[in-house]
Amino acid sequence: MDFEYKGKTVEILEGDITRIAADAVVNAANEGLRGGGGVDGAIHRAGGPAIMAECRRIGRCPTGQAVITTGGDLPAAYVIPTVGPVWRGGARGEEDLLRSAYEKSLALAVERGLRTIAFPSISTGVYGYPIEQASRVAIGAVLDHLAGETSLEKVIFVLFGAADYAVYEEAMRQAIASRA
Ligand code: AR6
Repeated sequence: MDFEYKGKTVEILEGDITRIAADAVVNAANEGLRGGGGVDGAIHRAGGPAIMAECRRIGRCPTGQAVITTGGDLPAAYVIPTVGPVWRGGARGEEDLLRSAYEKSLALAVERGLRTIAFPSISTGVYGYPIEQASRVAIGAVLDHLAGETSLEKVIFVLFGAADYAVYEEAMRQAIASRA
């Protein structure tokens, strides 16, 4: 479903992020950029070895930061690996780190003048961040970004499964209503 905000579009979509033809797709990576399961595994499988080759050259990405690589064989031109926090109960700076992961990813996209970017639900898989809370952080960071000066015209949240999709759609409705 598409939502309009400040003249830009936020799309909430159920699907596989490796199939999205945005200018950049964000990867939920680990600090060692070593690849892994979940969306990280899917992106490296679909995108081919060029992405991992660049990750090796870059080396590391601290939690809350982001880097940028080729999109390899993906329909997206770039991959933006970012590292969300591991959930440890919520009092260890998780919210600030998750917000930072979104902000740094958006900033890298703007540095390249990109117009469209797609995010998975960072940290809500293996890293255990409760999705209701994570969805509010993710959407808040994106809407705050879109309210400022940006090259981005469209941000897509790609959710894996109907339950996750419903959580993000509801969080998006509430965020738009509370900002109206
Ligand atoms: N497209 C979109 N979303 C997906 C896809 C896909 N193809 N596959 C899974 N998801 P996770 P994290 C969803 O575990 O919690 C990796 O091993 C998934 O359902 O991928 O940030 C890394 O290497 C979930 O909602 O990322 C790190 O070590 C969301 O993506 C660690 O996991 C994120 O789940 C990062 O953990």
